[in-house]
Amino acid sequence: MDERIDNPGVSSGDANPFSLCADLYAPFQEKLDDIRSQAAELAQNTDASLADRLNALIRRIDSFSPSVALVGQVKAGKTALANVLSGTPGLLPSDVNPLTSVVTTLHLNGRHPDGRTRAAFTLFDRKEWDALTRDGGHLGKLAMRAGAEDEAARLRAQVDQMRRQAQARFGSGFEALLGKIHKYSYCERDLVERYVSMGDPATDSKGRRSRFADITRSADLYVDHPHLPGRMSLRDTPGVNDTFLVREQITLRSLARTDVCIVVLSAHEALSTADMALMRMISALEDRQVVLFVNRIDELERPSEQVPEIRASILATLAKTDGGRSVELVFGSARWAEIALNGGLGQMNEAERAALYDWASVAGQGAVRDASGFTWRLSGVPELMAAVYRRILDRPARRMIEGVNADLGNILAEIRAAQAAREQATEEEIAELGARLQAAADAQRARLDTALDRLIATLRQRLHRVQENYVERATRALIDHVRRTGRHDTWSFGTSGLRFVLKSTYMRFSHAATIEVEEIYRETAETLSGIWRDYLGLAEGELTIEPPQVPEIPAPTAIGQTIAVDLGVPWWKRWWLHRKDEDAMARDYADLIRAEVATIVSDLETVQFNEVMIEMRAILDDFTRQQIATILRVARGKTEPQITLQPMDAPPGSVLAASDAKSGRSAA
Ligand SMILES: Nc1nc2c(ncn2[C@@H]2O[C@H](COP(=O)(O)OP(=O)(O)OP(=O)(O)O)[C@@H](O)[C@H]2O)c(=O)[nH]1
Ligand SMILES: [Mg+2]
Repeated sequence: MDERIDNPGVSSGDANPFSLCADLYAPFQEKLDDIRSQAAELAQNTDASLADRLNALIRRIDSFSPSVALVGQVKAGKTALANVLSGTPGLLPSDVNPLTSVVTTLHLNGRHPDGRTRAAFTLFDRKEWDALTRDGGHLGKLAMRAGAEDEAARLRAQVDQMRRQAQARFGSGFEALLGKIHKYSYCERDLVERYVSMGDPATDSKGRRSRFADITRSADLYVDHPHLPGRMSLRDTPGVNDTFLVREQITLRSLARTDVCIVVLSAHEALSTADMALMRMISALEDRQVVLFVNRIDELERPSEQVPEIRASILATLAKTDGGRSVELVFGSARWAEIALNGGLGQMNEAERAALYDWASVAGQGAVRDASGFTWRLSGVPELMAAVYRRILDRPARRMIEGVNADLGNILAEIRAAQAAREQATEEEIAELGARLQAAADAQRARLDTALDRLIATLRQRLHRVQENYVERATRALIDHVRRTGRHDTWSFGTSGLRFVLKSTYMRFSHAATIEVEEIYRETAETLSGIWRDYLGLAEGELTIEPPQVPEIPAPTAIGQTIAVDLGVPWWKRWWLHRKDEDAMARDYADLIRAEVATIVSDLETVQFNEVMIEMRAILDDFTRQQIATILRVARGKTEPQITLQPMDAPPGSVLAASDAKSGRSAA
């Protein structure tokens, strides 16, 4: 088959369809491999405690697995795309009926910690199950707060039915199931289907199809993907707009620590302003995390003409609702990608071919037809993966290199110090050194605590100011509206401005917080280095400890959650009729909005930022504990590595070099 290779993709049956991203990834991987082999070589030539640290470093390198999530409209093709990207066509159920109900993570080239498990399904525990099914789910609670009693009752009934069905299905075993993790040593479609898709139970003769889906919270599948460079955690999520918003929060939380988010849209209903839930979700993420994939262009009659129109309309919607952000757009078709992976154009009918060729006429593939590489490239999947990998390289991969370089640097510092160490310290000297180090560590920890307390207080104050401004504006607008048009007219007040300000407030804050914590970590490392140098009689520059990495502050995805103010006109009908006069209306409305916005604000403060603060403290504690132990071990003279190092100013790039200026020892 004649194939042009100017744009790599599938070129023949046995070529790597993911070569484009493999090429992009190669320089990073080489760098990582290089650090890894240096660590492995060092580990062979050193004592047990250093070997432990080096092996931990190697494990860190080996388990690097950037996380990529698929989110989007119901039926946009998220699951179909997950199957294609993971090279496991058909593993995840994606056909007309089954609807994904569970956050599913495909650990591509990843291993479960126990080494054997290939599929693990986590069921809701009692508390989560109750929270999900009480009062008609999240949406039911919103309806109640908005005063839409009919709606609330309807939702309550539906969720009640769902709960009763699940309980009836499992009978007396129901309670015992909650909170369990089911593990399997294999991973097959039938198994996955029983846990992740909410199909119509009547369609399955064995009655097994959706057995656990309603009580499953998450699925973890371990899949080999020989074509993919390295590991990746690919996450398929339930469609936004799910009926009860039951899982909205679960999806949002799972996105907070995602490195890259692929937002999947369907070409024939691309982003209309009606997709508010999706817009809210996107607005919570950072530009650098997002790629928009407009799927199903195979269903367009003339993609060459329609795609530019769709692009313009999406950009217009983004500009209107979200301050004109620059998000990368890729057009394509999971179906074409499937066909390409399964052997090519033969499976297409005339109409399908016509759409493909039409798209090829503008997508620059006009000259070559009838090769699977042709369809694969036109599917947009190689381009999408390249966009994803560029984002991985830009952030998580860069952090990974920085992190392991710092780790390796600290291990080298230990070796260097051991070589410079005085023969043997007395117990008193060691005790005194330990006390000095511990006092320095305690002082830095106290400093961190003070800084974090002040930071969280500032965040709280700023978010509350945003909240109160919004309440005031919304209430004033309501009263103006009532005066102008009379109170029986319906009313709504947009929330995208609110989200925009909440997000920018949070982002500004998290930037400042990161810098401040970085400074404390840096000073901690410097102080400990200083004490150590002092003890060993080394000059500045001869021995340096690298600070630990500040954890990334997760994207404020709580901003994406639906609140009563977002809900449309019918919800508010009742509310109007109940209010006697303008004052009562203004007061009640302000209370309602305040309470709704408070759910977002408190999630940002108490869940999102609190989690990071805990992590920030733990990282500093681990770091000081480990460094103090290292320094004292060296002082006791228990490390005797027979390794030669470069002078201190060399980057920790090449470790095993000719001679060490300081000690003059030679390599083992
Ligand atoms: N023609 C066409 N159909 C597609 C494409 N991608 C997905 N589909 C079909 O669209 C339907 C929905 O696809 P899914 O992958 O289940 O969509 P989803 O976004 O995961 O849906 P939910 O999980 O229910 O939100 C299935 O019948 C797919 O076969 C595509 O690119 N072209
Ligand atoms: Mg799905």
